[in-house]
Amino acid sequence: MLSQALETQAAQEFASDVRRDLSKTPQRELHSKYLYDAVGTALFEVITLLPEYGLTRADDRLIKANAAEIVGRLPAPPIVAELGSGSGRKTRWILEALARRAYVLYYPIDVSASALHACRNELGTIDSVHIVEIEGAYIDGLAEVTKRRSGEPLLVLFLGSTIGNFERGPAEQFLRQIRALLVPGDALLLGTDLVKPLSQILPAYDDPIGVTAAFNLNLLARINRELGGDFDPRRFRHQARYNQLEQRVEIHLRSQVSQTVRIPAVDFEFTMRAGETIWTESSHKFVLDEIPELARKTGFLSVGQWVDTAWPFAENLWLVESP
Ligand code: AVJ
Repeated sequence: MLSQALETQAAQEFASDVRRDLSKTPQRELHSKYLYDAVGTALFEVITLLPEYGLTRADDRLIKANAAEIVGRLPAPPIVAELGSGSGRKTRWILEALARRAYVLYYPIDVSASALHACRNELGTIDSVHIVEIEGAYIDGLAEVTKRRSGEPLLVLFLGSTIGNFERGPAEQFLRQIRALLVPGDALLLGTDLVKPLSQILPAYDDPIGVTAAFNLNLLARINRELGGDFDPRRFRHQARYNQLEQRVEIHLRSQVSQTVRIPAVDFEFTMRAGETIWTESSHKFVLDEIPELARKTGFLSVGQWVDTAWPFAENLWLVESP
């Protein structure tokens, strides 16, 4: 459980990040991790059900179809840690495949207590799987897991192309931080969304019934709820752009009019021009061949890639080699 002090610290961090990022020039920003409060998490779950958003179904299909082969490539039965437990749905296939061989200890790591609850509801009844929730940030949580283990290898799951939220440099840095906590015999299963035609990618991030728009606009409503802001979400429009050079989707909130916004909790007031945007998220896409290269650069060896062709997506199994 999060202590009162930590909750206050999280609230303060949210407040100061919002103030800093909304002040950036020429492009105002808000960090994508703040999209996932209780409302945002629920809206993201709806996004995963949309016919236009094939990413989660591709991830699930790939793991379901290949779980036995994936765990068969591991040197020995591991304990499992998952970064961002999400709903836990696709993790089931991995845990069931492992539990056929041995008793499994599973550590879901998430900053959100509600995500951890959902995860226990989804996975708590699998025979021979013991769940130990870790409430915290990814790297802190993973450090906690590695501190607790005694000799058995560790399989780290980072699914759903969450890695796509990082800029390329920070993504490498993050993967190196994971690698630094691992030892030879450990493994990482990384889900990556692949480059695909614009006709497939744009509707996934700008769906016709506006769920993604609501997911994005909720961040303004969250600032109103938690920091007493006076954003009028009706005077903003959701926008999804594809940046060819950076190989990523960029999600923005576009001010429809010239307007002044006040956020009293951080003693902050600013004016947006009509047409000016706040950049709220990036979703990087990968080409298949750059992923083994990314493994090498960050201290891993790519030992397998499984690809969905209906919705181009890849599961990548990386090992930490013995020296
Ligand atoms: C959860 C980061 C994988 O980038 O596709 C979906 C988030 N944002 N629709 C993605 C998201 C808008 C999603 N990830």
